[in-house]
Amino acid sequence: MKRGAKYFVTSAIGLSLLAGCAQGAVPEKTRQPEEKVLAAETNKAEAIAPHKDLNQEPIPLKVERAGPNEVNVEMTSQITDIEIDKGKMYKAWTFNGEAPGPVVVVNEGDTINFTLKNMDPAIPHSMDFHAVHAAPSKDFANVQPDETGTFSYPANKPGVFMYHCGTSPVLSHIANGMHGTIIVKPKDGYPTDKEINREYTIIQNEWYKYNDLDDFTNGVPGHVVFSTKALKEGDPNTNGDTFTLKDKPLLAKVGDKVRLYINNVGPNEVSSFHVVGTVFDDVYIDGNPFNRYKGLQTVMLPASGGAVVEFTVTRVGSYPIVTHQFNHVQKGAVAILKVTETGEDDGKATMSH
Ligand SMILES: [Cu+2]
Repeated sequence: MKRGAKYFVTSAIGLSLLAGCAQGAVPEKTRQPEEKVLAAETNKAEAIAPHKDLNQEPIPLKVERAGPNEVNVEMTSQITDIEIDKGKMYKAWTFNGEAPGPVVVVNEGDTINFTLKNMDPAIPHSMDFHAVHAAPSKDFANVQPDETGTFSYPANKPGVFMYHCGTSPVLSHIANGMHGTIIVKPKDGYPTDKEINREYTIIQNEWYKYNDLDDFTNGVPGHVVFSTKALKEGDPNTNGDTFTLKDKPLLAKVGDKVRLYINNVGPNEVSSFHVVGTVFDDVYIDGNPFNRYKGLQTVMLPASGGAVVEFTVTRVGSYPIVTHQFNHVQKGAVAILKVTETGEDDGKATMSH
């Protein structure tokens, strides 16, 4: 029975291909340019009506220590325009008006009292922190439009974790921009803490056709991008786009040991994380000090996966940070770490892949 069904499918595909040729489907190269423009335009999805004229200003993340092992975190869900490629705006579904959202940093053993203020007038949103132990149906529950929800849960494993909206269809909420990174600092630190001169976060995400669940599900990303999020006041803080971390590189001083907290928030693709011109001295998979590796060239990050990677920059120059899946580099996934004698930008041109 199964074999019969399989044979039928194969035959049907063969027939449709033949039919396409016989009935004169227009080959790509003979089409007029006007037809291509039309075809592209008909694929353009639009923002849902209540979002159309909405562009909510980014709101700073609120983190407030409530006790030695307790932290209050307040975030918003909101609709904010993000420039994902030069001149290309995306009406993103966001946390706090950023995509990815702001980095959240707590300590191992903290209880997080989390408040989500849903400023979206039309759609419920929610928060799924990969860093916590919780009952998803209750603790990651939807917060309705213009309402606020509060939840409490412990973060008792150290590491670099993804967070995302978990409202159905989850793929639409993540692919439209509702993702980010939470770092749970290990209570005894990392064994290499004292060696580190600089640290940054790097997050990888994908962008697809605007709010198009079919493209999110069956398509390939139009852009694969990196962003960095401020760990402290004054650090660079960017959205996931194709250009900012090329135009304004991250900086280091020759001889520095650099730590990157890295996270791949997907939604769909794997990251093969690599820094050109160096080999990682130390890697902590998922950011847990127990998962220590030495001498890796590339770190595989599954969708949602994180790591801490550390490396020493021995020469002045520009070091491209990439995913070694180079079709994704072609779609934007490069950031530049610029290494100078002083650690400040010397204004010299950088190279890119
Ligand atoms: Cu959402």
